[in-house]
Amino acid sequence: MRIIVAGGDGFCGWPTALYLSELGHDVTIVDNLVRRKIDVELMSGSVTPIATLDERVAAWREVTGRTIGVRIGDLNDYEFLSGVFRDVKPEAFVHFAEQRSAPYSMIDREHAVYTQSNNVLGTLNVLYAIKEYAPDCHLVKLGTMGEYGTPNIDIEEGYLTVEHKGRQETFLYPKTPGSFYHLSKVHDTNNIYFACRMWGIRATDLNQGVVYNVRTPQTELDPRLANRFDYDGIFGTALDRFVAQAAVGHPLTVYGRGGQTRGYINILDTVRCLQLACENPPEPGKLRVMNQFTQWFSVNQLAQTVKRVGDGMGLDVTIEHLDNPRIEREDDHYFHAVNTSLISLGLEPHMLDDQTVASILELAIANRDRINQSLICNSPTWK
Ligand code: NAD
Ligand code: USQ
Repeated sequence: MRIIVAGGDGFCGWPTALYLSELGHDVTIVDNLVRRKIDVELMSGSVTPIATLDERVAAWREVTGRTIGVRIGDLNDYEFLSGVFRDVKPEAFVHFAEQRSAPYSMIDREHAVYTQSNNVLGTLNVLYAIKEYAPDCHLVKLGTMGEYGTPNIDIEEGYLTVEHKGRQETFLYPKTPGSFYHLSKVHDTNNIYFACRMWGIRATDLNQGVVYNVRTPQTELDPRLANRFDYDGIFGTALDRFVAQAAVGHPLTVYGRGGQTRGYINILDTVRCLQLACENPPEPGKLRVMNQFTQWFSVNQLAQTVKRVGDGMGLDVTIEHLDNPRIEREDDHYFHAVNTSLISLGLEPHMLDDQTVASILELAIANRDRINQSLICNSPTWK
C-alpha cells in the first residue's frame, strides 16, 4: 500500500515507518521536525543519540535496500499538504503528527493555543485533503486513552449506547480528558466523526495508551536508525522515565499517591497495531475506534516494577512521592477498559516483563551521560 506516515520522525512514527517499509509498503514520511525544535526550546533531548531524518532514511536504504520518501512540511500548510496528496496518492494516511505532551500543553496560554491549533487544525486540513484529493484514503489517526479520562464505569471502544426515557441511541463515548493536549484529541475525534458522516471518509481512531520501550528489531539494525527516548518532566512518559531515573540514581518520581491507573502498550505492539489498522480498513463513512493498549497499571505498580528490576541489577532504586503537578485522580480509582478490537484483528500483545524493563534500563545506563537530572522535575503545574 502507499502509506503516508505523518509525524514519522517521532518516537512512535519512526519505528512504525520502518516496520511498514520492511513489510513491503511504500512509505512516505511527512514531518515538519518541530519536535526537534521543541528539544531546543526545552533544552532537553533524547537519552539515545538520534540521527537527522535524512541520515535515518539514508541508513535504512543502505542497510535494507528499501526507500522511504520524505516530505518536510507542516500539516497546517495546506498548499504543502495538498501537494503531498497529489504526488503520493496515499491509500492510508497514518497520523502521528501532533504536539503530544500534556505538560507542554499546560505550560501557559501560548503552549495551550499552539497545541490545540497545531493538532485540531492540522487534522482538519488532513480531512479536507482526503476529501479533495484521495476520497478513498483511510485516515488512521492516533487518539489517546486519556480522551476518556477515568470514569467510574467501563470504558468502551469509542461509543456508548444510552437508554433514556425508554429510548436508545449510540453516541461517541462521553469524554472527560485531563489536559489541553488530551482535549485536542477529543476535538479531533468530533471533527473526524463529522467528516465520516458528511463526506463518507473512512477513518480509524486509535486510542493509544502510554507507550513504553524504545527499540524495535528495525531500529536495532544500525545506530543511525535509533529511536528517541524521552525522559524529561515534559515529554518523558511514566515507565521509560522511571527507568531513566533509575539509571542515574534519581528517586522515581511518583506524583501524589500513585494510584493513577492508565493503559500501557509496548512500542513493539504500537507498530503492529498500525499495520493491522492500515491493512484492514473500515467501510467508507465509518469511524472505527479501537483502544490501543494491552495492560493497565497504576503508577505505583510501575515504580515497584522498575525498583525490583533495578535493584536486581545492583542499583539502589528509591521511590519518592512528589506533590502532584497535575489535577487528576490519584487514589485507587476504577479503571476498566475494553481493548478487544485489535486483538481480534490479530494483535498478540507483548506483556510487560522484567526482561523488557531490564533492556530499557541497559539502554539508559549505556547513555546515562546524556541524562540531565535538572530536567527530571520540570513539569509545569496544572493550576
Ligand atoms: P513525537 O512528538 O515523538 O512525534 C510527533 C512527530 O510529529 C514529531 O516528529 C513532530 O515533529 C511531528 N509533528 C508535530 N506537529 C506537526 C505538524 N503540524 N506537521 C508535521 N509534523 C508535525 O510524539 P509520539 O510520542 O511519537 O506520538 C505520536 C502520536 O501518538 C501523537 O499524536 C500522540 O498524541 C500519540 N500518542 C503517543 C503516546 C506516547 O506514549 N508516546 C501515547 C498515546 C498516543
Ligand atoms: N506520572 C507520575 N510521575 C511521573 C510522570 C507521570 O506519577 O514522573 C503520572 C502522571 O501524573 C499520570 C500518569 O503517570 O497520571 C501518566 O503520565 P505520562 O506522562 O506517562 O502520560 P500522559 O501525560 O497521559 O501522556 C502520555 C503521552 C501522550 C499520550 C498519553 C496516553 O505523552 O501523548 O496521549 O500518554 S494516555 O495516558 O492513555 O492518555
